[in-house]
Amino acid sequence: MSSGKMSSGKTLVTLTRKLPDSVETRMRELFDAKLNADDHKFSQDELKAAVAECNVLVPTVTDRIDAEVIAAAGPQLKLIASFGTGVDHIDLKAAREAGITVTNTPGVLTEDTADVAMALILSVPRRIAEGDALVREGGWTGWAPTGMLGHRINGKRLGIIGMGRIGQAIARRARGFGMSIHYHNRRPVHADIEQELEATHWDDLSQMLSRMDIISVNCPHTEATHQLLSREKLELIQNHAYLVNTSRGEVIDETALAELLQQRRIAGAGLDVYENQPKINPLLLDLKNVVLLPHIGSATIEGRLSMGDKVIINVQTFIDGHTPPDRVIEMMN
Ligand code: 8YV
Repeated sequence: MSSGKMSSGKTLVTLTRKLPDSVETRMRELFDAKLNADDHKFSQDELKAAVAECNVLVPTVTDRIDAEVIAAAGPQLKLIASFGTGVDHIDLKAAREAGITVTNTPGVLTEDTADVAMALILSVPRRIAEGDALVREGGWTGWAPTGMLGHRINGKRLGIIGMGRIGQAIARRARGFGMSIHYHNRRPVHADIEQELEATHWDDLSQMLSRMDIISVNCPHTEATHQLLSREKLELIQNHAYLVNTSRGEVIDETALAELLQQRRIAGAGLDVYENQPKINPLLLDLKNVVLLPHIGSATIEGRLSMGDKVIINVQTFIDGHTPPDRVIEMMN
């Protein structure tokens, strides 16, 4: 079932996390919205209880909507309208088999996430966070010709893994900083985009990895991309190169990355996401050549409001009996 008119009366919509006030207020006007006032993370049991009673669940990346949770859903659950773009926290196959539609919020966090990726691309080679820490700790003794030397951005090769909306938005920014654009994607992007970005497509990820100065991970986390950057692949990266990840931690073997960074076999990394977040490999915490962010890629007020709008539009369209605009189609790979 792709869409379905729900019975009369307000639809019970359960939000698993606190959303911005204006989004929640609008949801209360339109739906029988059940809020999570203290913003605690739902346990698996709480998720099961929620899907047993609500018509629509609005989860976020912090919820694990696995087959067990889907199995606990009552027949009244028709829609999972996720607040976010990535859908790797939802078992799409189980949802499809249970006749539950899934939607997400693509497009509205592209520019914000690209900004954070670009910030990391600049921060790591230019040692921005390290410099800030030095000044605050009182360790700065004054300017020196050889002090805090990093590496130039201009003229470097950027290898983007996953050339979707966010990958392309990063490429546009990086061009402004004088970088040349390379990418690995399931298929080449449209020739017009390739031309605009003067981008080089690499069929073979290994070939690209071994030639880039900075690598940015921007593919979604799917079965096909799980640990795509395995130890073997990470070992292909040049010693002077940097790695940035604003996608999902699970795309990289984090233990291998931490070890290679410690051994300086990769020069540095900028990470916004982690394999077992919010837990972070302790090795990474001690490394100066790493910038660690708390998954803030899309964390702007404007972005969160737009994400909320998208969720509301998806839910309302579905209630009205139409296919919601951001219906997620399960990828068969
Ligand atoms: C969101 C994200 O904040 O949308 C995504 O895929 O990674 C984040 O930027 C998060 O998913 C909200 O659920």
